[in-house]
Amino acid sequence: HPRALSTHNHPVVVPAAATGTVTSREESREFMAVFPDLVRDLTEAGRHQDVPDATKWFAKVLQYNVPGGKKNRGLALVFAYRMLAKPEDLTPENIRLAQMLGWCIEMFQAFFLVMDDVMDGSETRRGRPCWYRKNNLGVAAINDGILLESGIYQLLRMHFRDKPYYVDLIELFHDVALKTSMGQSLDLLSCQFGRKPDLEKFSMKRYNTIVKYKTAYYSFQLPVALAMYMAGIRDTEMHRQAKTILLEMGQFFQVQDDYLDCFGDPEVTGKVGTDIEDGKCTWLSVVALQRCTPEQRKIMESCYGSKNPTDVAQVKKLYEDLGLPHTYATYEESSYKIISTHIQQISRGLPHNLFFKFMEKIYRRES
Ligand code: DMA
Ligand code: MG
Ligand code: MG
Ligand code: MG
Repeated sequence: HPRALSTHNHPVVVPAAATGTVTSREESREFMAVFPDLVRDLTEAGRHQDVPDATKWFAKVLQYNVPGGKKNRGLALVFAYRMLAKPEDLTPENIRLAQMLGWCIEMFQAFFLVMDDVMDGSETRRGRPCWYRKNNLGVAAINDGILLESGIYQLLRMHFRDKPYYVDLIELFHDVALKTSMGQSLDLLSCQFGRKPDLEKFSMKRYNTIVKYKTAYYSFQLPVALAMYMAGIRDTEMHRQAKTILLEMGQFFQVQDDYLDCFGDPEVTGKVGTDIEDGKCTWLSVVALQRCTPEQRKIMESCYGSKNPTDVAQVKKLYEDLGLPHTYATYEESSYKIISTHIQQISRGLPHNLFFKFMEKIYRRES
């Protein structure tokens, strides 16, 4: 039976086979069960025994920053691997390897989030203080980001060095790390480091570039491309088709993140928004600038990028006056439909369900 996902007016029909979820509770539990092994691999595997303080600290950094999130990206990899691998390859050993690789993405994410929270001056993450705010770490947290990143390559070597796809994994992590940090550069450059943001630069084109680089590659393309390599899929056209659709989803995902930064419930998102204060080039600010009158633009010019709560409230009120929550709801729905159409157009033997499941996971999300 085709299953209708209820939307505002028009039901969007998802093919019958797209039932179940990307992240069953059982899958999530099994994934979590691998985490202690990873910590052991990185801190007790008989190496670095001459620096016990550093290894103990590394274990703490891992415990606080890696497992506490939704784990969407790591679980997406495991899910994709299950769908893409040949049935005879779906052995317990290979599933475990996919889980380990999923944790490598979660470490990659932890690395970028630790750094991102320092740069964005955020207060909370996943419902707790950001790592740099724990124990008054401050900029010392930067070194912990480097520990997390280095850990990825240690794990890859320990578990994958004999695999024919080892180099593909390493190259992809390196490549996506570069892209993500270039996206972070663009994100930071549009808010001019403490000075008034340059609203002239806030175009939808620039916004789309920022989010493709800072979010879409690592959050969506990376998990699926890694799973494809693990499953022995190297066909460049298949990778290209997957990437096109996954980057679209990533863009959609960051628009949601921007919306939730301002209008989400911190109890649910686990983080208090900072985008207005930081003067970020966000989906809300770009759409607001497209729609505002010259009078309203003055509000943006004087209040956007200010830490003063009254200024922040004025921007938020402007967003509401411009009807942005409604625009967002419309955008979310129409994007969902467009992406669904694009999924149906994938021709190169990739299972459409894989992509439908991801969409199902993020559509109308609140956290
Ligand atoms: C997220 O940007 C991008 C990376 C690479 C972490 P963001 O600052 O909007 O993320 P968040 O809202 O989670 O701080
Ligand atoms: Mg941030
Ligand atoms: Mg940021
Ligand atoms: Mg954000």
